[in-house]
Amino acid sequence: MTHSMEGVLDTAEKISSMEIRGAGYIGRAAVEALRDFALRLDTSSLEEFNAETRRAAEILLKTRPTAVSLSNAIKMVMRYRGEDTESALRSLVTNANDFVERSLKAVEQIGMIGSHRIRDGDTILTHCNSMAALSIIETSHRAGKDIKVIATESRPRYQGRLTVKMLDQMGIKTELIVDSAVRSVINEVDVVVVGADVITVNGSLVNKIGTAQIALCAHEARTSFMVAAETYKFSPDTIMGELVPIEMRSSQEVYPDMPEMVNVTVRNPAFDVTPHQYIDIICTEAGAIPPEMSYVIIKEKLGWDLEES
Ligand code: RUB
Repeated sequence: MTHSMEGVLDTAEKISSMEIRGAGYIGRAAVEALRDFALRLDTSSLEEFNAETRRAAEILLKTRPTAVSLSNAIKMVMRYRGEDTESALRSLVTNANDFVERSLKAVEQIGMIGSHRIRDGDTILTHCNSMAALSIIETSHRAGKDIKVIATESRPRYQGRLTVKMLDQMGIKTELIVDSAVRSVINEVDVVVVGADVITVNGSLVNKIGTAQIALCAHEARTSFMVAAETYKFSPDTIMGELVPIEMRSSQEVYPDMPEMVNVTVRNPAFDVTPHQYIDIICTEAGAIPPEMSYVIIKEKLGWDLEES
């Protein structure tokens, strides 16, 4: 091939290895890599331009299977139109820049909308490391509410350590707990706030492994469970009845120096499914919705139609 895929392959590797992680970051990084690749393409053939950008898009799409932000973001960019390479490139770059801009703005809007549900004196429990969830927490803190956060470690990759570092920098009182301590602290928690990798058409949530257990625990304790999700985290494919693929990661992440054993294997699913019955509200940039309204978001905000699926 004449064109260098170096930048695309580099970003793809960073997403696979989780150097770039979190559904929002993944979507933006993929879109930027695709845009930069298109900008470097040196061709006057529209056919070649289309084929090359499609090839790059496919490489990026294969990096992590669960986060729908990746495929939604790439689909939005690949909806470019043009009669020649110049206009096609212009359209692709505009789509990419629009996505990044709207995605960053969405995180801010979710923070503002979600913060209305946080009261002065609340204790919030969060899991993993979600920019959208943290935006709600930070906006509440900035509004002068006296809040405390309990953050889980989020084994095996310990994204909770990133979360507590960020909360510390925001000046928010935070307590770190092991994942299995959730039941022990849930009665002190007023609201659980988590991010999303996918929201399905029936309003169920796919997020970091352990989220479903926390939701079950919150449900039993009558503690509110709030999800922070940009509209591009909603999955159009689920309207077609498709199930969300759950990424299985290496056993090394769970047990790095595992001694040799004959009868033991390690299972390491990266995400789990929280049924919509356990979710009180989903905060999107288009408003705070009950999970049952997810279909409307997919239809109206993602411009989904049958032909595209
Ligand atoms: C990250 C994770 C986050 C969501 C939302 O998983 O489950 O809760 O991606 O994050 P991983 P954000 O670390 O495996 O990517 O709100 O930042 O998009």
